[in-house]
Amino acid sequence: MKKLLLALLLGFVLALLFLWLKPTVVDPVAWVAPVAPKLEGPYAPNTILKDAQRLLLGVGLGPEGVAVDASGAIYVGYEDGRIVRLAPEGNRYREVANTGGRPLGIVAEADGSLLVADADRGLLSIDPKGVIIPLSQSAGAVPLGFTDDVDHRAGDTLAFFTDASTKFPNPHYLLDILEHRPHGRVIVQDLARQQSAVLFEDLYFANGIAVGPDGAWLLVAESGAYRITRFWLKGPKAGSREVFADNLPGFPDNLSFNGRDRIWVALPSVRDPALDALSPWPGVRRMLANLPAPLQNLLGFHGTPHAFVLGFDLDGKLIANLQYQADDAYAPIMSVEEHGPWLYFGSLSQPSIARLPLELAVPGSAPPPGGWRQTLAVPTRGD
Ligand SMILES: [Ca+2]
Ligand SMILES: [Ca+2]
Repeated sequence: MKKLLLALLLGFVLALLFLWLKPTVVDPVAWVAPVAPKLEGPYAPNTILKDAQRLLLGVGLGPEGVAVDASGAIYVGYEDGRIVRLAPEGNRYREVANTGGRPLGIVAEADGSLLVADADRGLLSIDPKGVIIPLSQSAGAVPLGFTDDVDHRAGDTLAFFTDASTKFPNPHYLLDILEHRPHGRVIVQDLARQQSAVLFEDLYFANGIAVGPDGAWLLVAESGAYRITRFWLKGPKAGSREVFADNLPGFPDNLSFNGRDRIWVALPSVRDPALDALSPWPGVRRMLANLPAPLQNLLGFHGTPHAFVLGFDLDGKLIANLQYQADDAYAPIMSVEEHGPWLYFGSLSQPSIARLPLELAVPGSAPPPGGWRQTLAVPTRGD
């Protein structure tokens, strides 16, 4: 018995030594994570997202980004590179293109084309016939590392997109989070001249992006810093940045602006107390970075699935707290888009998208058309 214990102890010490000495490109820095807000008060648990209705079920895996065009057709990108269009009635779908990469953020343009932030292939345009036109693969002489989300106001020549990390490509977001150095950038794309330029850098995993009213500012979710940062593009504050929402109760992913008065933020995962506690201990985080991927993933999403979405007004005041934690929750939610009487949701791992009547999230909103519950989750293939 004593020998067994000694052997176990020796094995443990050797494993630690191995994790400590093994070379790695991950170079964590010490910081102090703010004390996470408790899930109470403004963030109190609720079951509003229990009513999320599945759509586009069984067509593909991981529809992270969701875009809705003026007609109500929905576009998603899957982990196998396909982009799929769901007809406005929700009963038919067709494949638009396959990027050969990992499409994440999508914008449905007024002319029927799509703008796609593809983690592996950079910024792409897809014309109405499905032809893929690469728009950007580098900015400021640095290759795009992890193109994550894109936004574009109809009529503008400029589109804006995020390069989440110039150091850690998809799917190694966790390594970027463990390192906690600001490798994220906001890139501006001149669609007329086909030029890319770095607009802002030094961001902690630059994830979702949303352009605000009149293009006066844009918001970026810095997942690694649990915050949303506002970047001014026009007016007296142009070129400056400020905190829009800080010390969030989870990792913010995609952001969207509803075109009038609201910002929606998806939180795929709540804060991890262990990760926060390790913020001043870069050496330990470096050892974690050396763990095999399956063990590392224990640090990521775990526990009972937790659907979590927040809504803010344009001053950063919390106006909606939507949650549902249960085995049948549509979670993790990576993106939220408001369109008409709906909120649409996307996820990195679900086999469907989901939607919720807006009136359940924002009381007093217009209700959806009657009979919506009868829409089939599984659509048929065809135009
Ligand atoms: Ca994202
Ligand atoms: Ca967005």
